[in-house]
Amino acid sequence: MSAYILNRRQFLNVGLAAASVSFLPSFAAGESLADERTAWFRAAKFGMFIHWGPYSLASVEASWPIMKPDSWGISETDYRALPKRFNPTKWDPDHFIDMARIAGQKYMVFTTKHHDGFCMFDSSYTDYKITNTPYGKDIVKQLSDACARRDMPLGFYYSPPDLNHPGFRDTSKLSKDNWNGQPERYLWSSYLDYMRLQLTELLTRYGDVKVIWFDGLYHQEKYDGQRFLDLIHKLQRTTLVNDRIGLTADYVTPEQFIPTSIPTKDVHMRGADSSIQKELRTGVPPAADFQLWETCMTINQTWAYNAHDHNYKSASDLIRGLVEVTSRGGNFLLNVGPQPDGMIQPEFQERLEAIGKWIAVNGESIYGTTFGPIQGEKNYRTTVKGSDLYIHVVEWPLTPLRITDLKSKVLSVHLLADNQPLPFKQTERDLQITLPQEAPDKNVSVLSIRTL
Ligand code: H79
Repeated sequence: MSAYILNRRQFLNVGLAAASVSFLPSFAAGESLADERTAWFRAAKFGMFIHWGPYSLASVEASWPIMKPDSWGISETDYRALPKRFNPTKWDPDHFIDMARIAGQKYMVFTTKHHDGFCMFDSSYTDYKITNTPYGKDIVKQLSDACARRDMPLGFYYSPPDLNHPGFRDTSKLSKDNWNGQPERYLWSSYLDYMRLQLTELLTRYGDVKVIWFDGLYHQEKYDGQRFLDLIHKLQRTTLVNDRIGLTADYVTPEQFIPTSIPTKDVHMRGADSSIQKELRTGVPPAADFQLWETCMTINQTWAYNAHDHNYKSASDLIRGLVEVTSRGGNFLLNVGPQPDGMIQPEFQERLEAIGKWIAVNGESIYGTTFGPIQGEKNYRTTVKGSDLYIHVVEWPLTPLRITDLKSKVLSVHLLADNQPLPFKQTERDLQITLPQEAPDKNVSVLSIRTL
């Protein structure tokens, strides 16, 4: 569990980076990254991750109780028996779409199959699936229909590790002994075929799939990822793919932490341990070096529903997280683990509502923006959209806010909180903005700066 303590500290990194202002790209820097396939994703910024399966019945983490059994108090046999009781009678995909809309989340990623191998869709190639539970209906189908009806972009989390498939591992052993898979056995190719068939189901039966979110854990080369990337693109040309099947593909996925500076293409953040290989560069990289990325994070400390985990991040932490991520050009994929009855627990709902309230006022500084031209400042973060620069003030200063090295001519400054223009003075050296004494927003107050 110590990984989480470290990650939480990294998460709260507001203001720790050394002040550094490197060269200023033109405000249109983001535009040169333009790529039709990723445009919606880059604009969306904020998504809802959903980790759901029969594991939610036991208030344990998804899949890990059978991989690392010591700390969860459930045996593999009992874990395996959970589907027999899975019957989420209150499940309503519209409730999730409503909550995502309230929070300001612009896309969803849903666990179609986690490492345990249980399928939340009606796959023709296994019996270990949602249609063989008391609930009996295809939850992925219900969700994808609702998302299509309501224009909510939907992506599928699909775990390459599959502890239930006899081609993946010798299933006569306990999962804890071979959960990394056994690619050395002749049966391995039957597992890759199973993946091919299931990905084909997911990409042909459920409408538009905006993302395939692989979660390949360790030794990802064993999946022969290029084969699946080709398959996905053959079936749906525009589907984005993350970086956890041994290839960077479209974007990298720091898990449970926010990189402290802007990710570039020479730095890898793939893999289950979310390690950053190589130091991140500080400052602002040339647009062509920018690496598209998405931080995924839990609201408490478990991906799955866990009634015992009360270690919730505050709404303010989460808003600041969204600001941190956006200021470095990334997306924030915030997780909910639905209850076994299919509802989102009230503690999560409250936080999603609070984020949504902040976004209702400040959303224009988030959506459609890219990393700002000033990085590493203590008091504020920046994002940019066309000729508009946004200053997210995380520590409200007592003196006028001083911004140095801003090369564009400032036309106006106003607070998004009240749309009132603020007095400012621009010289060759700096821009000084006179702020009200009190921060208008206790979370993060945002200034919009219109430039020539
Ligand atoms: O699906 C979620 C996790 O199950 C999966 N990726 C996200 C999106 C994941 N794969 N690897 N890891 C997370 C990192 C491994 C963390 C661990 Fe642990 C530390 C495994 C065992 C100790 C977290 C804490 C899981 C169990 C306890």
